[in-house]
Amino acid sequence: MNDWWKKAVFYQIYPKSFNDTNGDGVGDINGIREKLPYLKELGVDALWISPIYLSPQIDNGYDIADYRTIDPMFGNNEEMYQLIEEAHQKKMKIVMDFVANHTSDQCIWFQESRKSKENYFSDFYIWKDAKSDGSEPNNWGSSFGGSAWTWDDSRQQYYLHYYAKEQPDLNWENPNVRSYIYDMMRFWKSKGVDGWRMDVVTSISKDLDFPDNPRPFTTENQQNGPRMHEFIHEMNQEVLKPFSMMSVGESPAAKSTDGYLLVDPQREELDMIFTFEHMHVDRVKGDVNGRWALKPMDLPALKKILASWQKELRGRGWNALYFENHDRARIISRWGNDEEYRFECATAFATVLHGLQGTPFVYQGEEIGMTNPKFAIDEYEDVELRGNYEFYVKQQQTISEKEFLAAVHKITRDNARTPMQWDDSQNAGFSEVTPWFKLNPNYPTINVAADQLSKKSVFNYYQKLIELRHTEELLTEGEFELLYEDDPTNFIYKRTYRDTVWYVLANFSDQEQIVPEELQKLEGTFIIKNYSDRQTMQNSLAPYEALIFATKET
Ligand code: TEU
Ligand code: CA
Repeated sequence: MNDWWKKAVFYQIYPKSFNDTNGDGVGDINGIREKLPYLKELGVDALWISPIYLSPQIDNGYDIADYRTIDPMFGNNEEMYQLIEEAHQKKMKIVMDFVANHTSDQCIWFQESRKSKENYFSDFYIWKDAKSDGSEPNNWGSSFGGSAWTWDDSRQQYYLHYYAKEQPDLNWENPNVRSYIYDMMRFWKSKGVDGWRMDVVTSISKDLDFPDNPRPFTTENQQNGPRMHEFIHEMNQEVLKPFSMMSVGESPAAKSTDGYLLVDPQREELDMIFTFEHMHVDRVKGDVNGRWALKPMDLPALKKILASWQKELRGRGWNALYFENHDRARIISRWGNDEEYRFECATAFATVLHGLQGTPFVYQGEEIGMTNPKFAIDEYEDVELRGNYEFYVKQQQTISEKEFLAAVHKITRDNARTPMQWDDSQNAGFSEVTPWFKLNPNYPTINVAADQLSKKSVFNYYQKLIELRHTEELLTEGEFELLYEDDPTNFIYKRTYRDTVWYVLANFSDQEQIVPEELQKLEGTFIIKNYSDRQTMQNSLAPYEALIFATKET
């Protein structure tokens, strides 16, 4: 097997917000093509492109109406094939988004399915009769607020949707559904696509007993269903393995102790998974307000979770490493300092992530230290935010508007979806017209052009880290050991390969912190550092200071 992705750094593009070339305010495929040289300069090896298929855009393309057609909003199929070819010429791989837990309700399969109980597509989705009192088949919730069931008048049944009601869940029990999906994957393979990021792939198998959840409208019982491994293995045998396509599956419920079941090469399921555990260290668990119940982030918890994944997958799987994506806020705004120490903080997070064993994923704008905007509630676009606002603030009234907005400013998905900030011209160089979603008003100072001219360039720092991933065997192969795990501010670990030891140190506070005494005595060289004037290990760590120091094993 060709494990090219182990030495690779991926870059995620959220096409709507990346680069608009035809002046309609929406990013497009030609906009990605135009920026290939930029991405090449950054040094990334593969691009994961969020969905660009035909879609009514209820969930920004995660609601697909036709898997084989590019949405005219983004361009056309020819342009996509061209993009794949041009990326390949530049030695970059293309990974598409595979959204096959659900489709759009506009997908022809669903349009047919809802017509009757006895047609070819009837069982493509999950339909159930109402309870005798007319209510939903069970109390499951949708991630976007309210019930996971919606009544369909024409069919006189409820259908299941883990997300918006316009995103009906597919019925993977039906072999025809699976073979349609595999065919679609082969179609894109024939166009040159190198792999897949798999949207909530761990939700494809449903618990067919449909047991009620302990609390209504929650989303337990929606992950890791009874046939999940079987379906994923089948997909591996049908498509991934024979066509050597890379796969990284989204796995919200995986724990470090069971994650290997999806990525152990011998099991022939997936290459990597995106896990969520480390992203929940600022969440109050089990709270009535779900993801909106926040607490200050717990650094020791973050370190221990990342460390346990390093340990558990070592030798039997491979980690996907990330802090940001289109569902996550800007990390420096969420867990750090996006003002006084914006450069230091952005590079500190980058250092600890890229120093780990696994494959790093950089999300557009992360490489220039973009930040969360603080919009008013009605300025956001996201269906998740709107649905949850309706549910928690308006209906349940378990959280006040003020508290909800404070959480939104920290974690809502739209934080990462503001248009890419290319320069300080009108509309940030993203578009000639007003973009589909508000720009972060800080674009005149935070943008690619300004960053590249700055002495403190986040981009240049990423460039160096990415180069290290390519050249240093230690980063791919070296053993990992977490040090000082309960230290509340410093994230310090060690990577060892043959006789070389690298110490990765980062201070996640805006105060000076002591470098532990035994590390002060080390002799060696700096591999990378975000305070250029640092010369020895003897100083304390400045606010958000990060560095990698290489020594020989003694
Ligand atoms: O996200 C799946 C997922 O688990 C989300 O519910 C996530 O926990 C939440 O959005 C965090 O706030 C995937 C896609 O990445 C997301 O963009 C889609 O909306 C969702 O699936 C449905 O396709
Ligand atoms: Ca456009």
